[in-house]
Formats: sequence, structure tokens, C-alpha cells
Amino acid sequence: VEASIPENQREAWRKHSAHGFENKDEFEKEAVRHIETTLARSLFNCDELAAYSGTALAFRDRLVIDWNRTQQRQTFADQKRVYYLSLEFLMGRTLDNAMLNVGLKDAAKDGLTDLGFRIEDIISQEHDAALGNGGLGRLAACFLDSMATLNYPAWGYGLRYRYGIFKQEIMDGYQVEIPDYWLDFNPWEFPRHDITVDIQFYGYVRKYQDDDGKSHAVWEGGEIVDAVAYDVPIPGYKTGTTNNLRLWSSKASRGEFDFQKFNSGEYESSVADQQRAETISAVLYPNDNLERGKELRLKQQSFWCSASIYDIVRRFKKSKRSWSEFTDQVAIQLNDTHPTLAIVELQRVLVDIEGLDWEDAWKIVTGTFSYTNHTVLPEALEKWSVPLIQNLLPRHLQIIYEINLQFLQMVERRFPQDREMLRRVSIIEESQPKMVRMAYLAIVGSHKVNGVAELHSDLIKTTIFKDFVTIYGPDKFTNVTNGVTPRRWLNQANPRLSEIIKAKLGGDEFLSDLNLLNQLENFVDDKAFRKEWAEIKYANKVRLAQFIMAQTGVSVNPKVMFDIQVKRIHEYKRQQLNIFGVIHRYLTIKNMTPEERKTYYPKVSIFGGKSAPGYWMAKNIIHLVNSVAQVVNNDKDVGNLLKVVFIEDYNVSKAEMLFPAADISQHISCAGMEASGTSQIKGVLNAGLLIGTCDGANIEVAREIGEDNIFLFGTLAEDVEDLRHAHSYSQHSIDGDLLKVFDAINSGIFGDRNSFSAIVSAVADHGDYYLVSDDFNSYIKTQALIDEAYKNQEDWITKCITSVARMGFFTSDRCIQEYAESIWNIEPLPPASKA
Ligand code: BZD
Repeated sequence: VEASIPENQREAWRKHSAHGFENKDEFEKEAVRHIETTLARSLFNCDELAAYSGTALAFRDRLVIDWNRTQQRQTFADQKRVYYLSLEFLMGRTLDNAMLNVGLKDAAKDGLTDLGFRIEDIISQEHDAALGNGGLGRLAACFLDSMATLNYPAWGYGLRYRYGIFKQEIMDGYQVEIPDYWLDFNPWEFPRHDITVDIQFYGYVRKYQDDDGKSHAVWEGGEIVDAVAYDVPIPGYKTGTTNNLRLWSSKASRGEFDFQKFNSGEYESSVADQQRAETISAVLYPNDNLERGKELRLKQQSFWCSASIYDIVRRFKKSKRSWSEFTDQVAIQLNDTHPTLAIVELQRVLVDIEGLDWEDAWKIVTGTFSYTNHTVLPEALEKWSVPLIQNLLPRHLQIIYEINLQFLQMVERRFPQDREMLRRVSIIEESQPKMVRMAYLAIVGSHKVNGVAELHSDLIKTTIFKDFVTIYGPDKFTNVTNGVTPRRWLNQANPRLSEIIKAKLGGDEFLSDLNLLNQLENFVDDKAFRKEWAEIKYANKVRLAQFIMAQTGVSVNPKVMFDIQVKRIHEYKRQQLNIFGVIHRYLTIKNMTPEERKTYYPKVSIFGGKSAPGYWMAKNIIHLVNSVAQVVNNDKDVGNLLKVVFIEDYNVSKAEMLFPAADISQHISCAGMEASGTSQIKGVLNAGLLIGTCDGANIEVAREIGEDNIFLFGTLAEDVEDLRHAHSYSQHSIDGDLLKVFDAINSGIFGDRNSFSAIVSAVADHGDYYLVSDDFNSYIKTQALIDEAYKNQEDWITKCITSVARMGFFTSDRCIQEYAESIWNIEPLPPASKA
């Protein structure tokens, strides 16, 4: 390609080609240039936000250079790419990560000092990119980081929501949701107005026969909305590879019907059409693990799937290969069932537009897709009503029916006697109205299905997808246990810890080869190292204590145990168990003599997390936590023995501050219900211990770090069903200590007796679905073990160091390697210099 450009032109480009800054002075020059010319500010009105913007723009220039090179290299290399389709990418802040990955953080730090700023203040100016709810969205962000770091040719595809997850404010103890408009200044995205795709909705299907008697379907009429691409560079760590995340934004079509309306004087309704189109990508649905079947959500999914498939197919067609080579070039990973329509859309494009035979197309489709399941909760499994799809996507519905027909015929051939089986596995549920079961469609349309932790992957095979294991055999189902990126969750979140690990290991290779952490075990008895280790934890706690004081006015002593539970608020995650435990502790303290109190274990109990706006019980739990905090924190009898804090608006950047300050973190879901969890990994990696149930990835964490280093308790997943059954038959007996907690709540000492009693009733009177009463006693006993263990700081630190040393398995780099090798079948493409 290059050879076709005349030498003098090439020379001119080479001479002026951008390089970006390389050192402190050049950084200052670039930052100041951006502040003065891009932002039109000066020395006299450059506040911290402007300094952030200038710094970000200087780093952005560096990213873009690598990004352009990577995209060119990937295009010319013409090898297989993976596309990660996720409705959520919970990225958090970008600047710090960009500085680390580009490798010029020290230059920026010194340069900012020269310009009169502290780098930490500048970093904290950035608004989190919060295009996700929780674990699923954050996992996608960690995966992008790992795919780039490992040099995989990979793209993410998502939606560019104008409003990310809402900002949570706590008013009088209640959660209030504030819209998160985050796009005022976002230097990390590049609008690509030239990459715009027409997306069709509604309309009808016309069938016709061609001259050879072959029948065809054409989708006609309806309305068109434009999908405009916004690209975000994703730099890898210590590599030139910078991948692309493409987010689609909806816009009214450029089509002529607007102009007709303008001309006929319908200006207002034309503007209204425009707004309606823009609504599609306006807001992230704030529900995690709950499906509500809203039309706008279906529109979001189909809009994003169609645009992404169009883009992927267009790129493939440029390679001029034959369709049979599609699966040698393209792998598509579905992050949960939200992108399942991409399966249908690819089949539609191949059959209706490209003219392939159904069977040939279907082979390509199933060879391309793979599906990750993140939940077994029935209320979270997506189903869409047939009439809704019929109206919005008439051709897609026909294709879904055809896929189902072929699938059921196959099943019938293999299991001719089993009519029940056909009913059970049908993609269409014969309810009123009929529903499309998206998980079944995703399984049928994929070549691999994975769960996200061993227990979860086993559970899906024996429960919700059991029949599909019988039909397809066990090899279609696999496990990839979740991990997190150590760049963000160790180096960025905990720079000092990362620094002493680097000093001990003689380099920072552990950040890209996390198993190297195991060498830390050699230093577990190193006195100076242990001392510094403890100092770092203390400093992180001081920082959090200052934050808590500033945010809530509550004074907490950084010398006492910090116990945190931060994650989405959900009954299955059992924040109610935690707060019951806190109340039990409060009552225990109240019953002590002043003498006894002197020797009791002081503790700070920290909660944080958002509730879905329509999830009344979760909001009620937030209110209870805040109400208990009010009472406990102001009780003179309690003093510093117990403080309760609710951290407002938990998000990625707060997580980066919280985990480094945790002595212990709680992962106490009802067994079998948390698919994996990822925050326990963040807790241990940041030198905190865990209290957890035998659920999700906790089990594997215990296996890796050793059972002595983790506080496990509670019911096993295999016993959950029997216990629930027992609850519904017998009046289940409730532990005396828990009854006292209930009495305290019902007495009204925490206020709002009426709503809080619903939290109690769910356990005491309504079957206790989440087995809070079954686990309460062992929870309290385990908390007592923790209190005792914390007294012995020497042993505690040994446990922490040993645990960190054994966490190598839980890097998202390992996950990506597993996906690449056993699911996507793709090879890395390192930059020439690093090859
Ligand atoms: O995915 C979570 C699971 O609950 C965790 O156990 C697991 O660790 C992570 C990553 O695999 N699931 C979600 O976060 N799910 C959602 O946020 C979600 C969002 C929209 C609709 C349904 C679920």
C-alpha cells in the first residue's frame, strides 16, 4: 500500500508525523499548548479541571499515535479478530490508566509539579465513565485492558449512553437517583461521523420468488435511525497495542423524510422525531440481575447489534475472502444474553442480503459466536415477548422461529420419545403472550457457552441448561473463572503496595505476569518488609478516614479494623445479613459493663452500593443501614467501639480507594446465587482478608490462598434447595440472637418501624429465600473469629502477604488467554518492536 504513494509525499508525512511527548519538558510543552490553544485558558485561569484537561489531551495524543499504528497493523496482518459485545463497559477513570500504560506517569507528575499542581488532585478531577451497573460491566472493562496488554486484535462494541449509571445521593438515609450526564468534556472519545449505519425498525416482510423459484424475504418500510460510531482507544500495558472500543450513538436519520416534514411545515414533529431517535442511546438501564422487558431496551439491543454486525461484516468484506473463511477471521463474544440478537442479525445479513443458503449461513453463525452466562437467577434471565419482537423486528422474529424449528427437529430426531423435552428446550416459551428465551437462543446460536466461576459453570450445566448438555454434550459448556486487571486493581489503586512488591521482586513484571507474586512468600518473615506493608495499609486507611470525615462527618479511627461490603445492593448479596450482624454487635456492646467494653474489639463497618431505582427492598436495606449508622454513631455507650458508615455513590474510582483500605471485605451471598463475584479478588489483592460464603469464585480463592487465610462460613449450594423446602413446610426456627436483632428493629429504635419490619418479615415470615436465618449463627461466630484473629497483627499480616502472593491466578490476563485459546481460537499480534 505504502509503495503506491509517491516518495516526496511519504517524505513530507514522515517529516511531520506526530510523535507525542517523550519526557517532562515535552509533556509540559504539550499540556500548556493544549491548555492555551485547545481550551483557550491561560496561566491565570488554569484551575485543576483545566490542568486535568491539558494533561489528558497530551496523553491522548500519545495514545492516538499507537492506536493508529495498531489499527493499521491489524488491518494489514489480516488475521482473526475477536469482537467483545457488551451493553456495559464500566471503565472508571482513564487518565491514570493511560499514564501507566503509556509509561510516562513520572514525567507527567514532575511536569505537573512544575506547573503548580499535584498529580493526585489532577487525576481526581476526572468524571468516571460509568456505562455499567456492576460486575458484568467492570469485567468487560478489565477484559479490554487485558486483550490490549496481550496484543490480541480485539474490539469492544457497546452503546454510548448519554447518561451512565445514576449518581446516588443519600438524603435522610434514603437513596435518591441523580442523572449522570458525563459527556461535557470527554477527551477519550473520537466521534466518527463518517461511520454511520442505517438501522431499521418496525415495517413488514415481503416474500417473493426469484426466476429460479427460490424464495426470498425483504424487510421493508418502518423507520430508520442512524447509528454513529464513537471510538475510544484502549491502550495495553507496556505494549504499542492500542485497541478500539466502538460505542454507537443514535441519531435521527439523514434520510429525506425529515425534509419532507420541514417543507410541509411540520417543523415541531420533525424535531420530535429527532429526539425520539436520540432516546435510544440516551440512558443505561440501571437494573442489575433483573429483566423488565421494556420496548426501549429491546430497541437498544437491536440497534447496537445491527450496527455492530454491519460494521464487522463490512470489515470482513474488505478482505475479499469467501464467506467460508468468515470464522477464520471473526470471533464474537456475547457478554450475557443482551447481544443475542446479533446471532439473528448475522443470519439475516448472510441469508437475506448476501444470498447464502440457510445451512451455510447457520454454520458460519454458530462458528462465530460464543456466549458467557453471568447468572442463574430466574428473574434475570432475559425473555422478550413475541408480539414486541413481531412489531419492532418482524424479519428477526421469522428467523428466530426458523432457528427454533430446525433446532427442535434436530432434538426430535435425537430424542424421538421425549415430547416433554421439546417443550422444555424450545426457544419459544408457550406462555401468554409467547416469549423468546434469549439464553436458549444464545446457546443454540453459539459454539461455546461459559460460566464465570467453577461452581457457577457446574450449576448451569446441572440446572438451567441441563437439557442442552444432554443435547449437545458436555464439551459445548466450559468455565472461565473471572479475574481483574492488576494494572488498575493493584498498581493504580494501591501505588505504594505495588511499589514495595516491585522492590522485593526486583521489577514490575508481576503487573503483566501476576503469578510472579508467588515470590512474595519468600519475604513473609522479612521484618522491614512487614513493617512497611503494615504502614501502607494504615496510610490507606487514614486516607479513607479523611474521606469519610469529609463526606459524612463521621470520625473513624484508622487504627481499628475496617470491615467493608461494597457492591450492588441485592437481597441475594445479603447486605441485610451484614447489617443484622452489625445490630447484633451493637446490642452486645450495649449489654456490656464499661469494664467489659474496654477489652472489646473496636471496628468500623463500611457499606456502599447502589440499588436499582425500582427495587424497593434493596432501597429499604440502604435506609436501614443509614438509620443504624445514625443511632450507633451517636450512642455515647458505644463510642469508638463501633462506627457504621454508608459511602455514597459507590463507583469504580471509589472502589480504588476502598479496597486498599479494607482489613476485611465481605462476600456473603446466598450459596449458589453469586455467579462469580470479582470484588473479593480486589479485596485480597489489596492486602485485605475475606469473609465469605462457599459461593462463586470465593471457593477458588480459598483453594488458591489456602483455607487458613480466608473466613468461610455458611450453607453449601447443594443444601440450599432442601433448606428452602424445609422453610416452606415447617415454621423454621430462628436463632435467639437473630430474634433479638429483629426485636430491636421492630421496637423502632432505628426509626421507620413499618418499612424495616419488611426486611425482618422476609426472613421471619416469608420463607427466608436467601437463607439469612440459616447462616446468621455461623456468620456471627465467624465474625468473632475475625475479631480474635485481628488482635494478633503479626499473624494477620502473614495471612495477608501469603494471600497476595497466591492471587496470581485471578488476573484477567489469564481469563483472556483462556478465552483466546479455547473459545476464540485467535493469536496475538504484537507490535514489530516487541515481537
Ligand atoms: O457479573 C455479575 C454477577 O452477578 C457476578 O457474580 C459476576 O462476577 C459478574 C461478572 O461475571 N452480573 C452482573 O453484574 N449483571 C449485571 O450487571 C446485569 C446488568 C443488566 C442486566 C442483567 C444483569
